[in-house]
Amino acid sequence: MTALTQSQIDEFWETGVLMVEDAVSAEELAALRQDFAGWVQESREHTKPFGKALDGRPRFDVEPGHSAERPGLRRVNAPCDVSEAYLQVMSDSRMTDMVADLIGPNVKHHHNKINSKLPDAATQVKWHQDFPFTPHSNTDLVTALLMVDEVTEENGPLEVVTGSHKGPLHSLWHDGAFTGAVDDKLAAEFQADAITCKGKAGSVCFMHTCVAHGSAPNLSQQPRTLFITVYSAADAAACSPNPVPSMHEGLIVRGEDPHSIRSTAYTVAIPEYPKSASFFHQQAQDIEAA
Ligand SMILES: O=C(O)CCC(=O)C(=O)O
Repeated sequence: MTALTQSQIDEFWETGVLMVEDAVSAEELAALRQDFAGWVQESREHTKPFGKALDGRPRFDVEPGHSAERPGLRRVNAPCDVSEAYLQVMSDSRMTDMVADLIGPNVKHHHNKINSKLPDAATQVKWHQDFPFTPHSNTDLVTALLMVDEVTEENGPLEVVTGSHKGPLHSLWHDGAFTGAVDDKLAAEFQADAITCKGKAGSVCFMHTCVAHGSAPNLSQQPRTLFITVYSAADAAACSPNPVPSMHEGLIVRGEDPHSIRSTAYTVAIPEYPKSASFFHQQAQDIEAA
């Protein structure tokens, strides 16, 4: 059974991006929203990143200026490790079926996280491609960005450059530092060509791992919560440590384990393993403050 039409699959490979509505059921969406609301509530009791993920770094990251009155929870690392609702959607939902249509039949989970922009939060994502963060033996990787809230032009939508997955891999290292972002000149070029990915809650944006993307701060009073999962073809082997480790890393979510590795030729700089709760610190170069 296929979840996507051939023209949707073709659009993904041609542009590197595909938006689909109703990628999860109403019940699944409600459960995701409920668990996230609970984490925002919990964050009010903390003044800095808190909780513990698999590798000992904080599971929950907060924006500078976060407070009980104005919570700035911006990242949950590996929510699937602590929430049945997130595990279900990642491993066995309509969204999972769609991923199998794009890079399957054999699909492996790599990592999952929530990026949130609460009202008035300054959280932004600088321009980058995902692959130089998570190089694998081949580039059949998809980032699924599921909209837990409605995403509008004002609340900091994902911005992408369609077709950029067919171009070069761009370094995230500058002057000897891993910044997790492309240089300013290239960022300006991407910005000029960008389109925004908006949709109602429950929509998903599938993005090829080599697509250039970023996003601006939330200028509205509506939250923007994205549940982000990176999947690979099951025969893609990770070439660097997982920056968001999860107890479900390597889980085969569709098809079977082929017990083989497929390689394609490319060169990319090895990413730096994050020292703090999330890549927001790498991009801001404020590791010491984390
Ligand atoms: O949260 C966003 O707007 C983009 C997420 C992203 O670029 C990433 O996590 O790689």
